[in-house]
Amino acid sequence: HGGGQVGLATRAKAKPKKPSQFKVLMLNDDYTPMEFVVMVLKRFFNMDLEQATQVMLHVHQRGVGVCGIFPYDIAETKVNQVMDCARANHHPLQCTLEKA
Ligand code: NFA
Repeated sequence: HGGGQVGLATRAKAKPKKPSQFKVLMLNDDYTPMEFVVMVLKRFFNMDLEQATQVMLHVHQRGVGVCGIFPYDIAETKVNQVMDCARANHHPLQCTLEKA
């Protein structure tokens, strides 16, 4: 057996899993300014002003909206970035993950 590993065991163990996708959800609240939400969507989700305004208004009117769908590690990073930015600016804006 070459390669330093046992062939069958390696083959069984190395079976790659599809990276599961996660929605990043934004939640409405009564206090975070609309302009701040638009800024966050532009900065962390690379939206233009029109997209960011549409998503912000959707969240404002419906209570929750999808900012994007990403592999787990990226989705978690985006949630942390949004939450850190909101906290630093004393806004109650909330963001969460949900399996897509
Ligand atoms: N509802 C907030 C307001 O009226 C705006 C908002 C939109 C907050 C989306 C959070 C998410 N100022």
